[in-house]
Amino acid sequence: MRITVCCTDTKVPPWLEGLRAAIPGAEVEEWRPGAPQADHAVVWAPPQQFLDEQPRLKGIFNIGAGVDALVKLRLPPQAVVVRLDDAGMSVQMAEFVCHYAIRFFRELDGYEADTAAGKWSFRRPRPRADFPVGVMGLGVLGQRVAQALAAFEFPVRGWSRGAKEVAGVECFAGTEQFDAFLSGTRILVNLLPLTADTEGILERRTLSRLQPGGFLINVARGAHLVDADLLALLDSGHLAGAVLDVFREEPLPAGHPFWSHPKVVVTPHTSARTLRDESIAQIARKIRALEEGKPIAGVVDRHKGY
Ligand code: NDP
Ligand code: OXD
Repeated sequence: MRITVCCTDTKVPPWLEGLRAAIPGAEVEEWRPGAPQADHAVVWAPPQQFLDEQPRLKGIFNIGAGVDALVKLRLPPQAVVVRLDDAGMSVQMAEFVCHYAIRFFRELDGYEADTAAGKWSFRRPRPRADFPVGVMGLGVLGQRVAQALAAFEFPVRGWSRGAKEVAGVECFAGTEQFDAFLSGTRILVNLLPLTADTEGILERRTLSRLQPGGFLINVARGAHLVDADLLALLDSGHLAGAVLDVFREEPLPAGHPFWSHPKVVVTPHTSARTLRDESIAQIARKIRALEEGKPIAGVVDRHKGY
């Protein structure tokens, strides 16, 4: 079996070594233009040329959960496109989101500022019921995040495309329930995939529907957000703050207003990192299953785009 690896912005040699160790007997090489046809590909944001030169791939394995950079390309029609299915990402995402939600709710930034000023002072405890959290996207990551927040006894609501039942989470589905979901939400967490339907979904109308003093945690994709609309709502006071882990352009360009805005925390697309060993083990398992004609999780629906 031949496996080709084509991952931009990635240190490729450890992936080659890991895949060779996990699939003994497979020929695993980094793709170069003109390389021979492979059976399976392991990719991250590959160029179109790669796909054009590998028309008979059986499986294309994305080393991330989001496939937006992949599905916009012309893909070999017969190839099964597979994304990472958790592989250690959901617990990281839960840590990250809970950290910032709790930080906001407990006013920990304020306490840090007080400490820095040598000030010993208490803030009045705020009722948790006044901080309902809404999670957009109830997939692998969204459900884990929603349940982690529920464990801290926040009122948690979730929104997905199809109707869902998630223990401890009030579930909403579809465009017809979007406004009801938003209007009962104060802390909004975005964990949607980036598709034609969701691009720009975090815009003025959506963010205005959050409860006053709202807070945004965007950990999905930068193109979900209309930057200027967020800035306007922060400046008007309708929103109290935002944590942004993903951006339309990454790295976030120097001079972008998010860098210096007092109500914005910028993190460098790091809320849930691809863990190499877990990911290689998952991909190796799935390649074997695919070869044996067995079903696998994480197959991308090309029509839906995620
Ligand atoms: P999943 O595919 O498991 O879940 C996606 C969820 O979004 C599903 O619940 C789906 O609904 C819902 N959804 C999709 N389209 C719509 C829509 N139009 N309206 C309402 N709901 C919709 O993805 P993951 O949870 O694994 O990952 C989510 C995203 O997180 C990734 O696509 C990626 O962009 C981002 N990500 C970011 C990382 C970071 O470090 N910042 C790391 C990893 C991922 P339904 O269940 O009904 O289909
Ligand atoms: C992913 C990411 O999609 O890291 O996995 O953003």
